[in-house]
Amino acid sequence: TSGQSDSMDVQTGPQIEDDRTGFSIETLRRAIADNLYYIQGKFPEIATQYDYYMALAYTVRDRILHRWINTVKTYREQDVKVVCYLSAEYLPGPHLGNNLVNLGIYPQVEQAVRASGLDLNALLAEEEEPGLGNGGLGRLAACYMDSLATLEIPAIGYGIRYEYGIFDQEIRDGWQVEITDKWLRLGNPWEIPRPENAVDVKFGGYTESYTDDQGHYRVRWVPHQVVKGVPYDTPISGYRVNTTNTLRLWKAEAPESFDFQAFNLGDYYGAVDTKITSENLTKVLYPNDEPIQGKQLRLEQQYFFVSCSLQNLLKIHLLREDPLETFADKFAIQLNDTHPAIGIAELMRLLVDEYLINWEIAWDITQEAFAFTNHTLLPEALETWSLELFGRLLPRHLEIIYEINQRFLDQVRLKYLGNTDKLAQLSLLDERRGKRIRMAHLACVGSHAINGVAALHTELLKTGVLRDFYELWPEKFSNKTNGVTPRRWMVLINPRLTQLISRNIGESWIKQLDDLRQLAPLANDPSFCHEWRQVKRAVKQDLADYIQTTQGLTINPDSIYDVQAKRFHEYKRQHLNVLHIVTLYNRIKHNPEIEMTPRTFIFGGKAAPGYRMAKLIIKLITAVGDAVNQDPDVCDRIKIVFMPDFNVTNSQRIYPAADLSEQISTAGKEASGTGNMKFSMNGALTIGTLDGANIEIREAVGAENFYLFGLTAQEVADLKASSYNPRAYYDSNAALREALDLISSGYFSHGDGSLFQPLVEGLLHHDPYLVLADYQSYIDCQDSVGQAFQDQETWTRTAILNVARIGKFSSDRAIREYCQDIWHVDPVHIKLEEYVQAKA
Ligand code: F58
Repeated sequence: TSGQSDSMDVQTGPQIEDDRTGFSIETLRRAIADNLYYIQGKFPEIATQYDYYMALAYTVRDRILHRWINTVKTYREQDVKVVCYLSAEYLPGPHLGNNLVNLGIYPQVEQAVRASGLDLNALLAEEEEPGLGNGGLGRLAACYMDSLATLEIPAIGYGIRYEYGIFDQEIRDGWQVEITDKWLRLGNPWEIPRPENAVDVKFGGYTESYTDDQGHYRVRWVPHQVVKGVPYDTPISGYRVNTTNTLRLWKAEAPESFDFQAFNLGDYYGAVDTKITSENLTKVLYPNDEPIQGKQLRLEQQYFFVSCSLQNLLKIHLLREDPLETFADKFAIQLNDTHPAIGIAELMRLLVDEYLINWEIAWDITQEAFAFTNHTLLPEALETWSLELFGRLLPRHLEIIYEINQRFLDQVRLKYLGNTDKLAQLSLLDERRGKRIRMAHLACVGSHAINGVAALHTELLKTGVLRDFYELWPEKFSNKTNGVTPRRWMVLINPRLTQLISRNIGESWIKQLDDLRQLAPLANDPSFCHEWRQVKRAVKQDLADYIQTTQGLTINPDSIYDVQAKRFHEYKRQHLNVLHIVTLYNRIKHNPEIEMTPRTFIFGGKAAPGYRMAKLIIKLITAVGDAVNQDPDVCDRIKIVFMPDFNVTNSQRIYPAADLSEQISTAGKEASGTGNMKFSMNGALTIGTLDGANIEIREAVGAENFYLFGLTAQEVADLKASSYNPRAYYDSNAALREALDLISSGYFSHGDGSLFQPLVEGLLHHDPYLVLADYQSYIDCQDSVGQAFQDQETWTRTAILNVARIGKFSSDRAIREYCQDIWHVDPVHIKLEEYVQAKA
């Protein structure tokens, strides 16, 4: 069960017990059987587990549907202000279990499934997750959608319905291999297509000016191609509320009339070809976690979903018979990084060219509606588009951007008389490097609010990449430290811990995460600590069993589970973790009798398919694992596990079982991190640098309960400015030298000394992320972790205090801040009465 009381407490309105809405075990059992027959078209003798999963999913969807319909109806009737989250990525994870938690029907469904002769866990495992994102940015969007619904805030999430999401990762011969993610192959019970709400999106062609009836100068865009956007809607339920918001994802199709001209000319092949080209637009997610520079299809994807979404919003607005001037009173549009920033030019185009509003008014509406979140500090990660490509694809938007820029720079000129450097620095156009459009600048100019995702990150934005904008408009800037939803990241994935907590302090913490504070006194209660340890031990055993069955590897549940799970990137420094492992290994080889706290090193994460160094680091981990795991000298003091295909589903097994959370990025490089929060919520201690949200986690849980190491962001900047020499660390540190030499020697690569050369040479001669500079500090810190784990009582107490003080990192807190400071929206309570009357 999922750790909640058995009482069915979801409803705030009257209930009716029919086969599509009822919650009794018998009704649920009957509904599952009915859906198996009428939706899957199967009878029990031939039904697969997947058929039963579908039958159950539809049973749950039915119970969500009248809440969803009521929500949409209420928003429309009450003319409420709606949050529109624009994101090119969403990683919601499997929906079924989450919806059971939110509806409060986990226990009943478990029993109904059992009464049907089935096992709920087996059915949950059948769901194919929508991998419509790369990592933290997409998962953050999903956590925010959960909190918006739970806080009863009217919201729509807009994005792209990629036919192929992030690739599935397999490990072959120790290397990452990418497999296409055919997530829609067996159907998707959670989405409802809405072909009647399709919109057209234009591409290419040219613009021409004309004079309208009133003698006004106007511009029209004559496109070369039109693509149709079809929305697919997924309900996003809130926890124990009726509010059910919409995630609206757009699929590209050929327009209705695509074939006429070509058919008339007898060009059958060309006609079908157009259809294929159109559908290519939303075929596949770019699997890079750094920006995709210069790929036309990527810009097409961005413009496509943004144009569909804004057209949709204007349609909703006009349907409500609201005047266009009030658009920004009714919608708050959040840009999840710069990927949807073209929306600023698109809203201007729609208002000025299509709805014939004058420029100044349109600009006020646009600035008032949009707000921008930045997620990266890496300067090379800031998105730009070449003028040539941009103008070819979006000729009208290029003109609009020129106009925005000209008016903006006029303002700048007034403020900084004669300062041409300022103009060049702030301009939307980068005149060096062959003229490019700076999307972050467009986002800043067109938004009324700009935020970073952790305190340090926001400060570094203000003094670094966005300093000129901060100087110009300090009032636009604020920090919104990320958060994650405790519904998925505690209640759903860690029922044992959830029950232990709720038995002691009640259930209020699930919606008010700060209430976890009530656990603090229990950290001194021996019987509570004992139960806590039993829970952790059981969860660790679960992961050990899973690793045993999936990989045939035996791990020791009493060892430290030392986990680093996140995308592979040099700045995240998985290779620093490896240097620690090799250092421990060398200690054992020098002194086989050495006392050492047993550790299981667990890694998970994908590398961008074209990122050679990241892929080599994966190979290094698996290679070190192969050598260490089977070395009899090691005597199981060290084990290394690479968990393939780290995604939401697989991560849900990992976070609850961790003892130690590795958050070891170079200070100043990780904007926030969100895995760090998920680990802490599940009682892991953190070893980390003063980077991103680590800093705030450490402040919250107390410095004495956090393993800190490494240079600060300032020290990193200073060291890099003073010509950093990694080689000096190698020369002066014997253990470091030995670790690197062992890797270079071919010891982990069947004698092939060349395999890891790029990695080792890179560290010795460049080391842009200061791995060698932080090595000794990391090793010392890890030694104290090993020591501390020996004292299980103190360790457990520290873990409890971490959980007791983690409340701030709920996405509910983050969303409340966005609502108050940026969106200016209020909750809207959804009642079910209407539906009951309609059905009665
Ligand atoms: C991540 N960015 C940050 N980008 O790296 C992380 O620190 C932060 O916690 C998280 O955002 C949420 O704020 C990230 O995941 C991407 O994946 C983009 C995908 C598309 C291309 C550009 C990077």
